[in-house]
Amino acid sequence: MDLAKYLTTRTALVDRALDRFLPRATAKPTTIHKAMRYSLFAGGKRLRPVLTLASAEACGGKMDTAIPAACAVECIHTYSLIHDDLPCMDDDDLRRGRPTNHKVFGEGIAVLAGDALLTFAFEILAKAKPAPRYNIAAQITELAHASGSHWLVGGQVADLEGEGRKLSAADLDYIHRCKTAALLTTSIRLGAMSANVTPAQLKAITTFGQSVGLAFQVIDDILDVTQTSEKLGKSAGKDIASQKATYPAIHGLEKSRATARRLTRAAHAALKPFANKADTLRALADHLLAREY
Ligand code: GRG
Repeated sequence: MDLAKYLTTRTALVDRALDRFLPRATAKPTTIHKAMRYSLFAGGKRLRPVLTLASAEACGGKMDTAIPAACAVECIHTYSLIHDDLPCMDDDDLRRGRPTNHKVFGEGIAVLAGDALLTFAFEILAKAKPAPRYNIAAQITELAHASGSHWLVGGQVADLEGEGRKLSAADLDYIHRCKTAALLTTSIRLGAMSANVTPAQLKAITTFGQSVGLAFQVIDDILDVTQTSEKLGKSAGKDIASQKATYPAIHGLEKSRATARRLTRAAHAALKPFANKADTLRALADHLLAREY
């Protein structure tokens, strides 16, 4: 399959839908809508929404039915990046190759732009078509749980509390699973739920998501050490500078690369029940493993 073409068409689909869903930049109060759009349309890779769409396709679903969930996960992801970049969190100046939201709009508006994207995600998902096995309440609960104190927010708490402390490999795994793998897994699960998958298929695709999600963060840790800020569009080398616990710091580069390959193999194995319908998901898992930014 032509993955580059797939990524281009699906990203364009997501971009158009996000543009339709989001309030216009001219809607009052304009500052907040400009700030939301600034980060949402800053050139993110759209991996989570593309995974939602590919998962829906693997499960025999339709693009139109999966697109609200795809847009909702991208709004949550973008909110988390805006808040993570704030001075009270990671204090970063560069994101998606541009000055961070608070650098352009100020801290107050950046907090509110994140808040507004977080709440907007649920407004978008509430407009999705219910599936016979998964009504809208079930889909909203799925997204709320992954974004809340058990997972995304919980991972950020563990990360903040881990600053300046020596973390074990198990602590780091916990942070990565919460901060990164959970939202990626939910992106994939929501695509499958929109396609009305059976519980057994949902279990299999969840295993795929957990493996690919952790592999994604291991690669992210590796790229922070091996790539430049220009290539990544965010500040590279920050993890070492802040003596942050990362996969390469704890396990070394080669062992980290081997772990990412092992997790990707596990992701492939989980897709067995979907046969060739999951070829795009397989190609995406390989693409995430080989990515350079
Ligand atoms: C503030 C609640 C809250 C959570 C923040 C997302 C996050 C948790 C922190 C950001 C920093 C970080 C290491 C996140 C892990 C996930 C990750 C690698 C995000 C970057 O995802 P990409 O590469 O980004 O898909 P783009 O910009 O391409 O969408």
